[in-house]
Amino acid sequence: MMEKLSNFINGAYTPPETGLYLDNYQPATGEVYSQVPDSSPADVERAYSAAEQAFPGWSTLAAEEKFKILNRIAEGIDTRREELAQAESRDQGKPVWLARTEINRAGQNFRFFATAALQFASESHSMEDRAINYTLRQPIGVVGCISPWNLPLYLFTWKIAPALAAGNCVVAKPSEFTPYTAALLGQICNDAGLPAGVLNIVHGLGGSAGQAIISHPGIKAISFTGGTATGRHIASVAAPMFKKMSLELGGKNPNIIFADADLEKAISTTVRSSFQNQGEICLCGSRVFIERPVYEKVKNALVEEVKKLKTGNPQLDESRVGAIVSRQHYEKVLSYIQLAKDEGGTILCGGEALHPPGFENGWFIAPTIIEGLDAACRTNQEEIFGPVITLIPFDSEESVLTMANSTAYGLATTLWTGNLSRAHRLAGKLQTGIVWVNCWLLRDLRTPFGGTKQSGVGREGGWEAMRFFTEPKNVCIAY
Ligand code: TXE
Repeated sequence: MMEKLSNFINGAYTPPETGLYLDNYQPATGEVYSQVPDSSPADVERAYSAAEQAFPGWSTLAAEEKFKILNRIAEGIDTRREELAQAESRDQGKPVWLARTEINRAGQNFRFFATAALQFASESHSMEDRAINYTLRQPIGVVGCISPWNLPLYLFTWKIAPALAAGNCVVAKPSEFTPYTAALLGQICNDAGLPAGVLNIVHGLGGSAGQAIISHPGIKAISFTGGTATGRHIASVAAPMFKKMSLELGGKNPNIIFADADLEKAISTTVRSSFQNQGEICLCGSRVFIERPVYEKVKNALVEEVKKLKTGNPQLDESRVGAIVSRQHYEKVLSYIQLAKDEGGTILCGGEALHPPGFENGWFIAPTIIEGLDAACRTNQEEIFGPVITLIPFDSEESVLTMANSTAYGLATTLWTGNLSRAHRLAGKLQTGIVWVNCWLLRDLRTPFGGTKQSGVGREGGWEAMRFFTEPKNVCIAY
């Protein structure tokens, strides 16, 4: 019998009201291995009622009690790390070694925001001898968290943990492509003593379960990570209802390598920042700009290193690249490789689907490097979100800045240079929410995280997330 996942509502695993399920695929084999609830608005309504009822208790629970419970959830994730990592890899296609690091981060998310529950504070504004203003930061109520399929439990917990730490109750929906670890989280929350109804997890499609969350009049804030088109749709539904929104969307991130950089480090990190998680990370660098004098050298080294990357069985430590999350995404990435060829690009390595022995029907694509394309062409403007990068030479700081800023996106830049002044100068002018200088994906959870332009609105992380998930109220007291 095929395993059927359940929604997690009011502290209990609950089948969808309609009894309908969706097939859940294992990307490495291309086969269905479990089923996930195809929830309807009725399931979201049940989740909402449970959250609404739990809110008075949770929002007034002492900070220290919230801290203890959230910290126990972190410990529960740590304790079940191997089981969660195996589940994540099977469900998403990523190598198990990578899934282990992401499950660690899911635990850290809860631990980090558990302490935020203890430490969060607000301002006061004194008006000399006339009055004092102080700001109350109150929980919003019931909030919606919707997450994507690329870093499933990592991004799910990145939203849920601050929402709970700030005193809200949550209706959350993981991606229908990667529901499995979210389904295990319910049990971990019960074991940690999270009161019933504080966190409710509803599975299903964006257009039905997701739509019911974003359009629910009682759900006052939406935290979403996913594609830009979906983000635009969510804004069109939630903005007229005056919901608070945090949208973390796509990217087309520049990775800029100057001739004066530590090239060895730039090259080895670029291999990671291009192909980690099959390139399915919103922070992956997809346009690699290389200063002309070192273009051939960097290009040759990159091609040599990338050809060595093993793509295949996600169980093996030696597999650096796993399977693409879904058939539809696999076809989308392959169609972009075809587009790059049609636009006149030269494939330096990869450029094709792979069928590793034992996984012939899985959705694997060889890590692909392309050159010879103009910065303005579609391949260099649209998000591919797969194991595909382009190399583009540049001649000056001004020209690379113009090209880097030339897309509709603005999430993250990686900058490689040994020149401190240049690093500061460019960091100020790059139109992205994040600039990494001589590093990539070095994350301090206190820093503001998010993008500009079509990469989204709002910031997550640290106090930014705590502010998002609270409503400020000014109280003015005259003396
Ligand atoms: O994600 P969707 P898709 C990019 C990437 C990818 C593209 C599309 O380029 O190719 O987005 O991916 C839920 N109301 N990123 O279509 O649809 C959905 O169920 C409410 C970048 O697979 O955005 C899922 O839980 N919810 C990205 C979540 O939105 C809705 C990560 C994300 O899915 C909904 C993933 C609706 N009407 C893809 N429609 C990143 N920024 O990291 C869908 N959803």
